[in-house]
Amino acid sequence: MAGALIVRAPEIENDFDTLLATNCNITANDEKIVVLQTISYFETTTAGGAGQGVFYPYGYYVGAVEDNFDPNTCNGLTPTKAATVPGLGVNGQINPVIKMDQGEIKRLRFVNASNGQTIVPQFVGEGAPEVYAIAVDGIALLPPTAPNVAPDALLDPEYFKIDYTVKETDAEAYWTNAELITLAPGQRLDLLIRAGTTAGSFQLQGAAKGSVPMVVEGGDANTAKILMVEVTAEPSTKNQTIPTVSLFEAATIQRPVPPTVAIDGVWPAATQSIEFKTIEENFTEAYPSRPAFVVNDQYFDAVVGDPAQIQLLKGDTDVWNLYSSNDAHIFHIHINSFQALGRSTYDAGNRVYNAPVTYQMPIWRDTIYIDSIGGTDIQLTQAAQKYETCTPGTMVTMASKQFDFTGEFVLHCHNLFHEDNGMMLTVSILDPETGGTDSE
Ligand SMILES: [Cu+2]
Repeated sequence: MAGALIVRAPEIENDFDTLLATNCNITANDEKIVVLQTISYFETTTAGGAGQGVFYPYGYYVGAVEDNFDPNTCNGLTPTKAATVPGLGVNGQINPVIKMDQGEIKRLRFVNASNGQTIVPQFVGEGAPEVYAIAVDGIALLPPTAPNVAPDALLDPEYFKIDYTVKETDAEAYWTNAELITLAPGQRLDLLIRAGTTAGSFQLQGAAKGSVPMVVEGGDANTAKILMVEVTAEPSTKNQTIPTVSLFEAATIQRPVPPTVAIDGVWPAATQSIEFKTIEENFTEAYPSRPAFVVNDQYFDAVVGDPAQIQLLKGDTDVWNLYSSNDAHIFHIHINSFQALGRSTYDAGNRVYNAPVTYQMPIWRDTIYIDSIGGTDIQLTQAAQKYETCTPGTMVTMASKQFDFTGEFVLHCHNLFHEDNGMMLTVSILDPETGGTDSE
């Protein structure tokens, strides 16, 4: 079973969906919800059971199936490593087909509900549909920060066409495209796809790591097939258009309250720092006696009544640095969305982060991917924690404003296996005048 809840503005408001329908003839009939789920069925090698499918809930952990399997969770069968890249279910189907007429536009509303699978959707083949990002994590994109106003340029260009060819040397464009098109667990992504003028079948699938812009550096990018678009020989009669920048400037689109952080000139100092870390020693036990995944060296404190592990104040704007000391993680925080300000690549030679790269537009999210590169196992004393030392991947700097809510909630890794094994912290937002919450 899979599904999605879509929360919209009240009908009297011209929300983003209304604007798309009115201005671009892209209506609810042109939408496809695409819920990605992990398929935890693996082939087995056990004698007598070879070739059978077996449900293996930990199997999504790519490359670790045989190393870590537990017969009790596999009906006594051994899953084979040959199938360690799990397929992805799409609304409960494998690689479903969507038909489109030539020039037709459809809106794909992705929800990555998988376990630990990060995927970068890309069409294969000449004449494949064009891809535009229009919203991430349920928030419509904002207009570009510094639009191209050259006299010969289009003043109101189509927005935002994913450029799969941009290279890292064009840093701002690269990391903007990478941030928008990477679909990590927990993330949502709204794409418009416009069929070309060639009839045929075009495969949408996960791009291989490093082949196109993506924020995945040390982690894995799932290359499973997502869906097939069959373009007919007929031209579309729907008279649809791709939205232009001016539509994204519409005041009626509801977005989170912007933080007051000036990022021109002086980069803001972080008030919060979040380090994700996997402790290998604990992980290799079939049932870890201690949580294997930590945030700022802390495990989730589930004791009701304990003070929150991170405390924020209502009205404050916080600037957060997010990074991974090893493994791939997805930072997710409840209540207030945040504005991703930029990413800093790591200079391994000098052991410093390079100057941050900002994006081409303010990117609002509630979920963001970070990872680290490579690693060597280091065994310290038996009592000490063992973990891989890695080269950090890019560090995310983001800002959040603690707008009006007071009370307690959580931040966590959106890799569910990490989250369920400790990678979660309690967070409170307190009223600065009373030191408590509004309900107390
Ligand atoms: Cu994680």
